[in-house]
Amino acid sequence: MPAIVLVGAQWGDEGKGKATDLLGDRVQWVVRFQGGNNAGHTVVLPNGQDFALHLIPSGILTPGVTNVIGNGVVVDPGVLLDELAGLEERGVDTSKLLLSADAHLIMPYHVAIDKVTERYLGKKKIGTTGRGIGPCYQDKIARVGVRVQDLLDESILRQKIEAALEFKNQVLVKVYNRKGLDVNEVVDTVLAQGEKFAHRIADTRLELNKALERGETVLLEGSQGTLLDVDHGTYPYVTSSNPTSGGASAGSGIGPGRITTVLGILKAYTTRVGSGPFPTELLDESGENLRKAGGEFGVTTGRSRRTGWFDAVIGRYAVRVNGITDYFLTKLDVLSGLDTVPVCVAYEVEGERTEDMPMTQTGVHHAKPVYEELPGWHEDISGCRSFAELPANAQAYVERLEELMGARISAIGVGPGREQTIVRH
Ligand code: 2SA
Ligand code: GDP
Ligand code: MG
Repeated sequence: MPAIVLVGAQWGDEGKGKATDLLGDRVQWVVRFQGGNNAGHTVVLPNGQDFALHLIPSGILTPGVTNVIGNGVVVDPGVLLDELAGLEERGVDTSKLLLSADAHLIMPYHVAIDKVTERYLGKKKIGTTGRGIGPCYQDKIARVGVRVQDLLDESILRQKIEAALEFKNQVLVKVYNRKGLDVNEVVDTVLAQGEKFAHRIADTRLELNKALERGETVLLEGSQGTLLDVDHGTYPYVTSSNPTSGGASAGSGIGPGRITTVLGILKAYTTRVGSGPFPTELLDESGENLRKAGGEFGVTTGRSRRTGWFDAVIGRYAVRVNGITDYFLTKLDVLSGLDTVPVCVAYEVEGERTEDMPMTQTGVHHAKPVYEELPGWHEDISGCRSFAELPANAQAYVERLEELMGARISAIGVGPGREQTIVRH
């Protein structure tokens, strides 16, 4: 029975939270498979209440859905408790949230090292969210990480934190001239936090596979986006996990053969938050207008997002890398009011035209967008509920993007609300 993967096609913030929420009543399980509380997923419920989720899957807002923080996620225990408390205060039932015993824990030293490293990088900084994501994944790969299951055995937890701090404190104190952390303080804090969510710790890969065997549907909710993928993104300006569809299997324990649909979430223009190349970036007034019209500010850090025109090279790339079967095009309403809408159809790199993502990072840095000007529309489309209701030029814009990317656009967002969606297929 099916598993559906939902991935961001660009640099994140495409509207994945809304898409997950929309699919909520068709699935029994929603799983986060990578990243941590660097994510900011916004969901606006039909009653107008809006929620910003960082670590907990967006399916938590759909009654009846079981939510899973998978093995591929990095979990800050304090953030988990705060997010749970915030949801509960607002009347959300959080009883159906499971946490993989194999997920790695973000420790206070990860957060400290993330922040201090960025400061020392100066102009060369990645522009991380400062949540300790990269340092935690570093420890996972170096096989010195602390996992959720370690909370169940105090002596193992203490041994691991002691060993980690022996080295991390040297880095913090000797390299970065910061205060070191006290082993007992860290262990006591983490143990006390762990006690509060111990009942949620589970063998989630077993639970998910059993659910699939029973015929239930599982939605794997990606965070960040394709170009922030540590393998397929604009390295080194990426996050430290695999937000692409391949990461969904590894980060949940569901075999790739179970995945029947890969849904790409794609904004009608492009945004990026943090450093790194961005070929269609607009540094003029039109960029500022897009930022204002689209409300483009980080959901986790509040940072201004960089903005630019739609880039079909990226759209095509994301189809290939993820095996996208269908696209959900979001924020089409934000483009209303323009006489013409430029769309990047190819790049020029060192005087040569290419329709594909350049092989090297230098190529991406040097890529100049080749634009096609499409006629715009002035009507407010936020009330449209069918494709036929859209102005002819908006319809033509969507159809041209499909042609350029070689993938169908099955749903279109015309506003942040759940109902502000046009379903075509
Ligand atoms: P990190 O913290 O190590 O993952 O940062 C590495 C890069 O990944 C980017 N990144 C993101 N980009 C877009 N949205 C994200 N979530 C928040 C949001 C971001 C925010 O929904 O708005 O509030 O600033 C996200 N998370 C990580 C990050 O900007 C770095 O470029
Ligand atoms: P995510 O990280 O991919 O879940 O996206 P974010 O929540 O960071 O950013 C997307 C923003 O766009 C949120 O404020 C959403 O409420 C909003 N949004 C989603 N879809 C649409 C849409 O079709 N139109 C408009 N105007 N806003 C949308
Ligand atoms: Mg976001």
